[in-house]
Amino acid sequence: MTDTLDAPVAAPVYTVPQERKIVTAIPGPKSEALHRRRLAVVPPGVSSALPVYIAKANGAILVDVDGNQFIDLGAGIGVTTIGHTEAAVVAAAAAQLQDVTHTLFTITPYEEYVRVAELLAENTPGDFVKRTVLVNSGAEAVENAVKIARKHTHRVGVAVLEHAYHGRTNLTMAMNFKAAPYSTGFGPFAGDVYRAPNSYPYHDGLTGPEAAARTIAYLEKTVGAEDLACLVAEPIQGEGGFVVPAEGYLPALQEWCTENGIVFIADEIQSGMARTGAMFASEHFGLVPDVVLSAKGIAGGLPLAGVTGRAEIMDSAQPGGLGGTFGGNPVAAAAAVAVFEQIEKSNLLEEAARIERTLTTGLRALQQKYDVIGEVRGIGAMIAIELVEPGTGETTKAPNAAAVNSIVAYAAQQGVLVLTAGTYGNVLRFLPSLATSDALLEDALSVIDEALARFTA
Ligand code: PLZ
Repeated sequence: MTDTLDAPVAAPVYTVPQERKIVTAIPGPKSEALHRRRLAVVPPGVSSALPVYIAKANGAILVDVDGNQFIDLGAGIGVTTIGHTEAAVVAAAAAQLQDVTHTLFTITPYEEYVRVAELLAENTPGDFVKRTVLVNSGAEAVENAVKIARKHTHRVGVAVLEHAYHGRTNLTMAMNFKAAPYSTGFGPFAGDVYRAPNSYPYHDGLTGPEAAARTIAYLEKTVGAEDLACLVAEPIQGEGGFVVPAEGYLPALQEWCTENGIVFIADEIQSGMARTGAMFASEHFGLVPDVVLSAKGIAGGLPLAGVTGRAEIMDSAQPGGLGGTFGGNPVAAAAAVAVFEQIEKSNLLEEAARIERTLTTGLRALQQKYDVIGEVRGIGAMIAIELVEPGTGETTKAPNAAAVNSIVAYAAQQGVLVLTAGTYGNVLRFLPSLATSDALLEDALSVIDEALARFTA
């Protein structure tokens, strides 16, 4: 096959038929047997939303050990953005496994780490010199960004927003909005973390500048700008329920940060890497953060995360001050290089825009039918519905977690995996891989329709 610029994008070849198929009860007998083994050796602190044990995954489909096939609208919480077991990513990782699997970059380095840093410099917002440190997980990226911001500013305060989620390590637990289940009983927590009101248009009705003025006034009153090292914000909040801030909110915060020497850290761990139809969601808001965090979708399912920022900030850390045994592992880094290539080759930004059109059209039609759907929101393949008590949509907007739980449970029985979100558990979020066809999305929407009909009957 010749690979010219004019050549049409080749249709992906799937090793699993892209369709849902339920052949046993959910969970099936083999999953149940595995679950019994698991309960004997894995603590309940590690729970599973849907205990069907997965034997194979490809494209947008998960196949469990009993042969059931699920349409995966969660992509492992936004990780397999490129599709499960995407051929080019698998090939790049497999080739790398043969060559070198580990040296430790801080002992003897290798090219793949450098290539990922180059790609992040090119693909993150902002036309300035950038540097990247690679680590293993999203939480570790947040931790490193805060370390660097503190070193750079010689200040300690960390500002975060209501409804934020940043991870499960000690510092990031303190940065999360929600205590249960993430931090209940796990203290003492890190200090110097200040949580300010966010922009949540469905609930606060504020314009971006109004919401920004509220956030800034709050921080100036409760901490003072001169004591803040950084402001960490998700451009679109993930676990918080795909909260899209009002127009102008994020740039106003960035301006205030710049004026006051505060490092603006965009946590794009869930919203980044093509998911929203832009490489990073910041682009939708005209936001140019000082530091951008990526993880999840960056390596097609392998563990990798990056902290990419202005050189003058990133260079503040002393030699030897940053690192970690597995950070920027060669296999994960090789996979990430392939992910960047495939996003371009397969026009995945356009696929995200297609998914937004299909999902929002379908969900808005459902909103007309069911008054428990208070709002349809999101960008690209990051779309959510917020469920409210019937009749409260225009008034109290009271959260309706029961509706969400009922939909999720029914959908799972029908072979559709869909995830919850939101501080009150009343948001249903759709974050499919960008390989999910319209046919699969329409099929999944018909299941959500049935689920809503049953719940509201
Ligand atoms: N920042 C914005 O979404 C991870 C949590 C899964 P890690 N979100 C999924 C769970 O229940 O543990 C996340 C995120 C944002 C940071 C993180 C943390 O990333 O790779 O899970 O550490």
